[in-house]
Amino acid sequence: MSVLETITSENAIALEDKHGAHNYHPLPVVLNRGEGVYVWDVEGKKYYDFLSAYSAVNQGHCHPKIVKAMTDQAQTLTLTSRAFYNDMLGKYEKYATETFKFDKLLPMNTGAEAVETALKLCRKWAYEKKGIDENEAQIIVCENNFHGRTTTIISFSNDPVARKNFGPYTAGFIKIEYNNLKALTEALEQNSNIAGFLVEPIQGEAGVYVPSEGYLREAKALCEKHNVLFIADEVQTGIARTGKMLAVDHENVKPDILILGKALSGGAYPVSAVLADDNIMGVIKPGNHGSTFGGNPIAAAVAMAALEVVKNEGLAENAETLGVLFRAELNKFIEGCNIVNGVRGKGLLNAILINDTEESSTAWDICMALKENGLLAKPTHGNIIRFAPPLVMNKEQLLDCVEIIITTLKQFEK
Ligand code: IF1
Repeated sequence: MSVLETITSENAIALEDKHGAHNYHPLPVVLNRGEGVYVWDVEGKKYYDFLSAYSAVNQGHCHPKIVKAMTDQAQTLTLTSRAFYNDMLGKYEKYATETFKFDKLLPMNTGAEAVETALKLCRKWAYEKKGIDENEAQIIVCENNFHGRTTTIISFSNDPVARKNFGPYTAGFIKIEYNNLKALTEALEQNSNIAGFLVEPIQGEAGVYVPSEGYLREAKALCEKHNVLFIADEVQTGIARTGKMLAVDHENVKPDILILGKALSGGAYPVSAVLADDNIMGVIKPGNHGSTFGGNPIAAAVAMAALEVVKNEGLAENAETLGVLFRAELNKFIEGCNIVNGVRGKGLLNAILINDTEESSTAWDICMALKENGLLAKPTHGNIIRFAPPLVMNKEQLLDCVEIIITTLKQFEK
């Protein structure tokens, strides 16, 4: 079959169903084009994208500057491996470390790989700098975390669907309640082998759960007091999504280790990174860690362009302004309705809580109706719908989307 041949939605879905592993349950829409805040299905229907590939496409679909950087580089040099130098990586590392104010960057490809990298870095630092006995290091994580799909990462997940029958699990993790400083204090005081605290500034998969004001700042201070590394997983919350370049910027927290992915490339290419200062990153020596594709010239060119777009187009400021407007408009509707219990979020990472059980199909049915009405979103946890449009949206488009959402929700009033 030629890639240029047209295909119906039905056929595309049937092909995936027959030949692909069934590790997802997608909304039945088949997309073949994207531009800015819009995507089109193979029948030509246009939608607002309210998922942004789980916040990877913050800069909008097929951003011309990012596509140009990618195609120019693709015609010049794609991959050298790190056995040799390439002329793009250093430029990108300089640009990114200056942007995020860290000494060093370690380039990887996916979010999960970057989380794995951060965990390895944290452990090695603990043995070589903090003086924890070999194999004794513990890393504190939070309940209902989502950090990716590797064997080690699912070892400290508490989602049975993500972890059951994938054991034996990796040891060395202590789980505490999210947004609970007392639990963190106790965990830090009870065990002298703590190397790090891994945390999402807002829990995405948990349903866009925003911690109390001051939580991240206090948690960082507690980590400092106990000589424990504060590791921020900003794979989903980073790159302007929550109204600041990083979600930790809302509390002026500088993590010891910063993990980035997704929108670091604007969704054009898999690019992730771990950033830290020399006293930490210095423990990584040749041969300790790496990746065939990590730091390749296309990734470097794409990531630099993606970060430039965020800065040049003021996407953090736009996310902040539109987020406030979005929640205010939805709240006006929610006050007088019985189908939604609330809206929460920061910047343009938001979710509505559907007034029904986690087991009900209501949120799914609402997403199906939103699709019919020209807006794509996906439920999480059965009764929560995440709303995360590209950050290049304008006010008029956002108000148009609010109208689609409210009109659709009204169809489900009890
Ligand atoms: C899927 C959620 C979003 C992440 C954080 C690391 C990773 C992710 C904070 C791993 C990935 C994804 C992956 C996606 C679903 C998704 C997700 F619903 F699961 F929570 F975004 F909301 N840290 N998040 O959110 O990054 O290896 O995937 O590049 O389909 O599993 P990755």
